[in-house]
Formats: sequence, C-alpha cells, structure tokens
Amino acid sequence: EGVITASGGVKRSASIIAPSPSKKPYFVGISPLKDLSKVKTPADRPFRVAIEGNIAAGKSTFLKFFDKNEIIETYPEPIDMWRNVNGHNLFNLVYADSDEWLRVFQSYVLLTRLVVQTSKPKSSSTTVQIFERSVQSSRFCFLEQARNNNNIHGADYAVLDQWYKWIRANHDISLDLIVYLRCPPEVAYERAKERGRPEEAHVPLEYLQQLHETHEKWLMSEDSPNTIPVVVFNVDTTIEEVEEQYKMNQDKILGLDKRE
Ligand code: UDP
Ligand code: DCM
Ligand code: MG
Repeated sequence: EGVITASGGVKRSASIIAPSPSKKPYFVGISPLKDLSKVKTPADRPFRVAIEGNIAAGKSTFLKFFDKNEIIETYPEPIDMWRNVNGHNLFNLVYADSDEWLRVFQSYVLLTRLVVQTSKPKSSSTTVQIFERSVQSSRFCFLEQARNNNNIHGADYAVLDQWYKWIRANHDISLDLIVYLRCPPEVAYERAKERGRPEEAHVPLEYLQQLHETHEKWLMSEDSPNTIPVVVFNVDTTIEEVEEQYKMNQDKILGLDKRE
C-alpha cells in the first residue's frame, strides 16, 4: 500500500511511492524525453534532488549520468572534507574509534551538508541541483542508526536533533525529490569491498544490513517521517540497466513533468 508501480514501458524495478497515505499521492506518468534546453527555471531556486542509499549502493556512479548536462549541477558527498579537517582524517578516526569520534563526525557531516545543500548554483543555466545524500539522511538515517545501536549518548542525539530542527527552521534545505537507490545489503557489501576505501575496510555486513533497514524505515515504511516524494530504483542490476531505468524516468527525476 502506498507503492505505485510504474507501468507502460518502465521496468518492474522502477517504482515511485507516495510519501505517506495522508499526503497527495505522487503519481508516475510516462512521457517522452523533452528538450532540456527549453526548461524554465523555477521562480526562486533550482529543482532539488537528493540521491540516497546504502554505502556503495552506487550513488556516486549514478551522479555521473548527469555530467556534461548544462542545466544540471551535481554535488558529490563532501567526503574529502571529512578526510581533511585541518589535516585530520576525521573519516578515518570515526571508523577506527566510533565511541570517541561519532558525535563530532556527525556534527561535521551536518555542517558540510548544510553548506552544500544551501549553495547557489555556479552557473546561471542551472535549473536542477542533484545532491549525493542530504541533511535529511544525516538526521533520519545516520543519527537514527547511531541511536538505535546505542552508539551515541542521548544527550548527543538531542543536541544534533536540535541543530537539525534549527537548520530546518532557519535555512531552506527543502528537497523536491529523493531518488532512493535500493540495494540488497549483500550487494552493497561486495561493492564496498571491491571499491576498497581504506577507512571502510572493517565495516561488517551487519552494519550495512542495519543501514539498509534504516533507509527502508525512513523512505518506504507506513510510519515514515519523510514527506518528500521518492523515486525508487532497485540497483541490484547492471549499471547499464540502472541508466536505462533512469532515462525512462528522466522527466520526473528532473521535475520536468511539473514545470511546463
Ligand atoms: N558499482 C557497480 N554497479 C553499479 C554501481 C556501482 O558495480 O551499478 C560499483 C562502483 O564501480 C564502485 C562501487 O560499486 O566500485 C560503489 O559505487 P559508488 O561509489 O557509486 O557508491 P556510493 O557509495 O556512492 O553509493
Ligand atoms: N557516513 C556516515 N554518516 C553520515 C554520512 C556518511 O557515517 N551522516 C559514512 C558512510 C560511508 C561514507 O560516509 O562510509 C559515505 O560513503 P558512501 O558514499 O559510500 O555511502
Ligand atoms: Mg559516493
């Protein structure tokens, strides 16, 4: 319930869900690709999309589909900033000793995401901004997961939650669409191993299983706190098939179907 499977030429694995039963259902209509150069810029800001999903689901790879498109700016996760905070690799510290570093790591992630998500596009021709993850997933996936695992003290959780609420009330961090790359944790685990980031060398499958459930709870469950429309791609497939699925849904992902 609440899940409307796209039909009419769209692969079974691409679907779109209404954010919650009480909200207006977000419907998929299939339309032919449009001339991107004719898209009108929204009045106040570009159309904003966040790509969400487990570690190594394929978000950064997905983002590359949009390279060289003059109306789109992409914003990869600012992981290099986490690796070099005044010369300190905070990303390495958090995986080496999460009890010690998780709080300050999550607070730095929140700061860097706020900077990214409120940034103005560099080019005046940009009408779509696509972010790899978001302030919202920092709050509803990673902070939530930390609390559920007892990896973070209740006081730290409360402070980070208050930061999130203040940010939301005082900055425009709104998103128009979430693209959820839904990946079996076993597949994400294999991809992460193959990618071989040194900091993630000891991340167990169990962590990815938990993070998968946290994403499902955030984006797919009946009592989801999310109110943003979600497009779901099952990415347990080849990259070519994901790209084909994307192209069939391009108008919705870019908000083109709602802006003419
Ligand atoms: N990858 C893959 N198939 C896909 C997408 C990604 O094999 O459909 C590989 C990709 O080449 C990389 C790893 O999976 O080695 C993780 O991808 P990415 O860095 O894009 O994942 P992210 O962590 O950004 O979600
Ligand atoms: N990460 C985290 N907490 C966040 C955001 C990210 O611990 N709020 C970690 C998970 C991954 C890495 O950062 O190790 C992001 O990489 P990926 O793009 O592979 O998901
Ligand atoms: Mg990535």
